[in-house]
Amino acid sequence: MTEQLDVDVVVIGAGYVGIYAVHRLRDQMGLRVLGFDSAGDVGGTWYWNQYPGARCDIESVHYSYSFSDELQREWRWSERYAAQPEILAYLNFAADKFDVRRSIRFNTRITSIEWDDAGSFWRVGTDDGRVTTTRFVVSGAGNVSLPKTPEFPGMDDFRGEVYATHRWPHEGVDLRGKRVGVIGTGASGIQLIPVVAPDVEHLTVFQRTPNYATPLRNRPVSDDEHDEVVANYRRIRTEARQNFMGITADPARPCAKDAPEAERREVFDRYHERGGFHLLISSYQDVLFDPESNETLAQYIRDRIAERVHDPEVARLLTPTDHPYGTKRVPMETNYFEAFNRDNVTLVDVRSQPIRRVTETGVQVGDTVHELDVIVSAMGFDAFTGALLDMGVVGRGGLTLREKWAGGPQTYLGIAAQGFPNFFMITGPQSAVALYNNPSAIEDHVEFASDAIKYTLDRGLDTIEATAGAEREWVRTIAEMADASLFPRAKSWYMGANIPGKPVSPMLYLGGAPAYRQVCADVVEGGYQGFELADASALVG
Ligand code: N01
Repeated sequence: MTEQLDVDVVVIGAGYVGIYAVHRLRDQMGLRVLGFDSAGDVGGTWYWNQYPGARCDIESVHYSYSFSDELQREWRWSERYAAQPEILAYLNFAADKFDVRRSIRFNTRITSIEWDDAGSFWRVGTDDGRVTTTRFVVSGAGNVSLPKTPEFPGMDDFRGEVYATHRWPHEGVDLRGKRVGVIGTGASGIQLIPVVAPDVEHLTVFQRTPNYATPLRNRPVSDDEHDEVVANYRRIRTEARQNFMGITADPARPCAKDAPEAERREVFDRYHERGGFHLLISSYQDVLFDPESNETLAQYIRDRIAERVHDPEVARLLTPTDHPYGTKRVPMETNYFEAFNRDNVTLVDVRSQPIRRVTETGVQVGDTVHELDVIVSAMGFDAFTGALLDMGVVGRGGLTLREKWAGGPQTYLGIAAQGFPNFFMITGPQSAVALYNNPSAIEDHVEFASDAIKYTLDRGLDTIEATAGAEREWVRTIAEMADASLFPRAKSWYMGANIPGKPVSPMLYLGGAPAYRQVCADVVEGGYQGFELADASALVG
């Protein structure tokens, strides 16, 4: 039956997911695999997001694959947190090493994915007019890949240049001597702003919500550090897998609000100094769950911001007060706050007065037009569900994924959805992804999906599908976890709240990486509990 189909598995995307999925399914499992990506080459998010300042904010040693000892030994990271060009070079290196390109069709966008009930296979349509039939689909379409559409009137009137961080021209953009406006101060804007500020004639930053940005503390990796990592990779990976976020970090203390003030200050200072996510994950366990504990850390960060910004009014505008720390994705920064001390940088508060329109010459806020030569949009993404829904997925009985998720995503483990057999969403909505180091989460998911495929095929069966009951239970677990946390208190992409009209609904598994891994291991141990396996004609249990 499978032999009559074009391939066994279609893999969507050629980023961290696609490269590993093609290698594992094709080379390790001997399946016929075809990948698709609308980009011209591998890299996924790191192919597109080539804006100045783009880099990872998980340590490079963790922001990498662990599945190949050889790859780990052969690659040397030059910085503690690698910049986009180095991450893209790494993904190209991995793609070459495992020779994945020959199984991927680039410059090809998926336009439809339709389940054939009678034959139990997927028909994958692409913008080159072709249709590929496949038994399984493994999607690495990306959680922050479909951009939010700018909603300002007059965008087409603007006579200057318009760029977006998520589609930065690969040949670069010369911003020297230009009046540049940046809309958005999430992780992307916060990385870009301090890097371009010294080059431009004037930078106008349009900020709606200030963020709890904390120092990244990037630095070069010495030869000794590199040798030490390579010699100890196995231990490092094991320790990381046991951490809430999938990185090596100190264990957090239980409760911030009950700690003596002097101890709390010492702990916050230590992890603020260490940089990256360590302040969030190594300080106190309850900061994402207890409002008072959260406030101790939130106030600490506000005080650090105030120390760095000269103008008190600008400092006030840059200080977050409307949401708890960590409930919007915490951006990591390098010289971000100092950028606002420059004479050529202006901060415009678009919370008190929203952007009214874009004119021929700039951006209008209230009655003031901020004159610009260049507009840079850093306005974020229709996260988690956007890219999946954009592909036109139609499951059993003609049910579209869009219809199924009209009230928010419903998944089992964040990987599968009832009514959509043999369709695996790698780090999909409601999985443990956004608070779990992405490459590790991706490896877990790709392994879960490929093992499930193998389990199905080894039994001579055709379909594996989440049951309605398991899905209901998972959605309830996700909602309970969200309700017990502070996450619903922010208008963030974690909750789908950043897109007008999108249902607000929790998108994250908040139990941490080890708990999530255990849940998945138990599912496998129980013979794919919560899934139904069937042959093409009848359910067999
Ligand atoms: O997007 P965002 P991002 N008027 O949604 C503003 C990953 N990432 O691209 O907060 C005015 O965080 C919006 O304002 P508000 C990472 O997971 C990682 O920066 O909605 N402003 C916000 O300031 C990250 O979380 C890295 O009030 C408007 C900004 O645009 C995710 O990608 C680097 C607006 C959007 O911020 C997304 O980050 C970069 C409007 N109408 C990205 N609409 C690493 O470090 C939106 N905004 C690895």
